[in-house]
Amino acid sequence: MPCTSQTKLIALSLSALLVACGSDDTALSNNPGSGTPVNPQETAQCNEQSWFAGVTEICNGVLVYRDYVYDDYGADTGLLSPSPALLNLASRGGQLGNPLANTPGLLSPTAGDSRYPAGAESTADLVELRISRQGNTYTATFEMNALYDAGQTIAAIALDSDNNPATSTETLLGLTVQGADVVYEFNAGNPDSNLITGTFPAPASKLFKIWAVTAQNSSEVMNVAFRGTDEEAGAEGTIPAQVLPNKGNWWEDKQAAALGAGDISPFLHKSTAAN
Ligand SMILES: [Ca+2]
Ligand SMILES: [Ca+2]
Ligand SMILES: [Ca+2]
Repeated sequence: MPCTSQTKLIALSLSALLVACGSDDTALSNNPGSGTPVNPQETAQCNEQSWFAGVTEICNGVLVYRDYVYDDYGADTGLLSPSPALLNLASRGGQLGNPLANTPGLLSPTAGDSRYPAGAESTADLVELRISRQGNTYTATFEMNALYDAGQTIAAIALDSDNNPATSTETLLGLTVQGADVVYEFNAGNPDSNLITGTFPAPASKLFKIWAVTAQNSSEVMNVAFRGTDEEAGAEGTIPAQVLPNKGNWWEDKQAAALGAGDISPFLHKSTAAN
């Protein structure tokens, strides 16, 4: 049965969309059309107002990673939570109803157990990370949920710059990143735009791995990038899941476990640089 006109139109539109989004272009590069540097905020193909959290894509040569939002609760500390220094189970009563609680609400527990000082809430909640290339320099632009003061958040990147797990000398703000051999930290934030921007030299290897985290200015990591689309929120309103200390409702169970173990090696992006 031949296609109808409407079906053809939809098919053509989808093809055009795939071309426009550069779905076949998987390399970090200068503007593929002109060879000129790309402003990471001008990659119109990737300026969606909604997205599927955890997705990484390449748009016009720019790596665009979109994170989960309000998932910035740091490490799971197990049954014993130092803040407050009580059984974690007792701390899950909800801030409004229980003065000892450190969870957002009775029915909205978090897996991670870290919180911000007053006035810094959500300032290490990564929303989006863009990495663009200008010649042999890369620019990393972290968009934060909130930023009130220029220096209150640390955004950091680790690279396995030779794509070799055996050459590894670096930790990322104290966290294990297997194979990473160079780390860059940025804290020059712009409270007007909520952006933290920094640059780093292109790795020697065309193929390299990237990790990225955002932390309070105490260096405590609250949010980890490149967690993919299969993050978990295991507190599902049933017992015992709703009261287990390592499960929450905020899509950060895996992040909290990794930060609790001090090893975020699995949360990486394998990147290819164009010539
Ligand atoms: Ca916990
Ligand atoms: Ca986030
Ligand atoms: Ca290495």
